[in-house]
Amino acid sequence: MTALFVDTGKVSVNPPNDRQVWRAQRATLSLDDYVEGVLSRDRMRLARAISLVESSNPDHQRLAQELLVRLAPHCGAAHRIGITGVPGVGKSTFIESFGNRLTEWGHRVAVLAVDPSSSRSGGSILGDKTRMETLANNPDAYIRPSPSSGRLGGVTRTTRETMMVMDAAGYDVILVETVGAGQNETVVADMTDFFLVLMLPGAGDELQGIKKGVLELADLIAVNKCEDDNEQKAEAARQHYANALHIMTPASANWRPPVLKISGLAGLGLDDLWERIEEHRGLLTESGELEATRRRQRIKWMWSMIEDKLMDAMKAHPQVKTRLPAISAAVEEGATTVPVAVLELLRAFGLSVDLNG
Ligand SMILES: Nc1nc2c(ncn2[C@@H]2O[C@H](COP(=O)(O)OP(=O)(O)O)[C@@H](O)[C@H]2O)c(=O)[nH]1
Ligand SMILES: [Mg+2]
Repeated sequence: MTALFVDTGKVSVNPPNDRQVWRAQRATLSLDDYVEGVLSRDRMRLARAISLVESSNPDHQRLAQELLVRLAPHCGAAHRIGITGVPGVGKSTFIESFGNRLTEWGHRVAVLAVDPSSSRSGGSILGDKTRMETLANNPDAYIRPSPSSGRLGGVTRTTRETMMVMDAAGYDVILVETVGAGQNETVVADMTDFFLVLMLPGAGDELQGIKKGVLELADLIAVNKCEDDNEQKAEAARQHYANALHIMTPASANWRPPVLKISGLAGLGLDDLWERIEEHRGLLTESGELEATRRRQRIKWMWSMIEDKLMDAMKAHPQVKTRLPAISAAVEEGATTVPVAVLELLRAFGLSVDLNG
């Protein structure tokens, strides 16, 4: 039953009955309805606001952009934490127990998952819903599963906008789960304030398929599944990663990423972990680095959106569509060079460019 409500974003302590859900889903909401719904943390309208933001329908998009303009003044208080690690490291289990702990400490927690390849991992998302059942029923938490499909750019566009909605709704901690699959981590690190990498105990399996580049992104490495009977392996892993980090140049002059031992399942080390996250936030706020990073992230967001929009516009352009088959064929056969083909397509798109620029 809970899973059903998580699925559509309508998590509720007292789930509305089907008829109420149906009626609320059908009712047309005005911009003011959305704004009020989000600001008052009304779950039904909050869920619909996020659906609006995720929608690719042009009318929805227009309304969504107006909504974000209205919400923007209410944003900025949330601390956004990215969480990565190989499948099975225990991300979802950790988020469930950490999220519940944070609400006990008076925080409001929003959770979302970024998985650009969710068709591949449809099964694990189903697993996550049951894994986060108590958090899903926590009135101070809000779980939003990732949009079901889309290319990397599309999914991340909505992720940032979804975080804005959650931020405006007063969720002061936003946890973003991403599958450690190489490229996702950089994308998520670019939209969060703190990047947490979960690792398995047992240093023998080296970096567990986690690339060195990912360790460089880490603000903290937590060796997970460190229950008592795991102590030796856990400590070996902790030392291994501490050494690995030691020989790296830290990304920030104000912060040396610590390595902690935790257990999401047993709830061990979570208070220490949160202390470090708060310490990080304090130091980076004081030094101005947090704000500088957020400024840089907004500019990156702008350029990545420009790329998306330009690509969409170019692919949809009538002249480009007309010329594309012949030019593609010529490129495949080697009858024309790629630079010449690109030039022709850009000109068909209406740009006055030459081969040098
Ligand atoms: N022993 C132990 N097992 C855990 C812990 N956290 C998760 N697990 C188990 O590891 C498996 C994968 O967990 P899950 O949270 O789905 O990992 P995810 O794929 O990273 O989201 C499940 O069987 C969990 O019960 C932990 O702290 N200790
Ligand atoms: Mg998971």
